[in-house]
Amino acid sequence: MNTQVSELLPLDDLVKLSPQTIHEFSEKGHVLVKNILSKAEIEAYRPVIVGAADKYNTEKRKLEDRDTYGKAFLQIMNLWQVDADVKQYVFAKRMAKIAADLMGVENVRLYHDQALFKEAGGGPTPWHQDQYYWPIDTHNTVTMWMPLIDIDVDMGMLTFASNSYNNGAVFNHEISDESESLFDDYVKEKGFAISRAKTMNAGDATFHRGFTIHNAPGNNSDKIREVMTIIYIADGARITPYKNDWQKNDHHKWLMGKPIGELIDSELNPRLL
Ligand SMILES: O=C(O)CCC(=O)C(=O)O
Repeated sequence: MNTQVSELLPLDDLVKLSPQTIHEFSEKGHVLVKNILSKAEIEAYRPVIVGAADKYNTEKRKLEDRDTYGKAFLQIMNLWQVDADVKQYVFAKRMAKIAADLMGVENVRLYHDQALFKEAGGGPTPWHQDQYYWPIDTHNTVTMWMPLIDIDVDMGMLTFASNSYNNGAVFNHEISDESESLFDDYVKEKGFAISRAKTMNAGDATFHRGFTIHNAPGNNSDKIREVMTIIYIADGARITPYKNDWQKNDHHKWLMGKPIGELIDSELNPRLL
């Protein structure tokens, strides 16, 4: 395990969100928050996260040998468990408090983290809803998506269907070509506005609700789109019976298989504030 943690500055001082930011999130189900990490902080944390993602990445196939989901990104999960420096980033109060303020709650729990690195030439991320995968009894969940380098639309910018979170899980389909096509029709039929930033700087982040419909174009640049994500759940949420096999898998993987109906409070799901 990496033991360099003492050299990294903690990210525990808080930022105050404007009422407009909180309002935008509650209306649209997503919002961009700029400058969460300073340049110096990104310079310190980027090598830590990229190093851990490289070390623990198990995807060795060539892009052309993978399916649509496999082409979309390298996905390396719960790095906080294997790297003490990444843990300091994932457990940071600064990002956790933003998530809590957007959800309007006192405290949040960690669901899991994941590095999502879209390789140069990597394919699009199909339309989907994150919470389709989660056996959780609240809609008050949020994913933070933070680029570790400056990115623009050509590198696979996260893209949202605004106001699309109200109807819970819309389809019984995991992220795939099928979800892309079904959600594409649905988003058009409902007339949701499509929203994506033109550029994001390293250390900016978007936050989206668990049921907000979102996708991302492919990475047409020659650089890896390095993104780190953290999923937060409002404290007090409970585990629900599975609606699909993915939820069964998540129950064991991220909630330590605690009995259905119980509070989400396992060792993998600490309170962060
Ligand atoms: O990074 C991407 O391309 C997709 C990310 C995503 O779907 C998420 O973080 O919920």
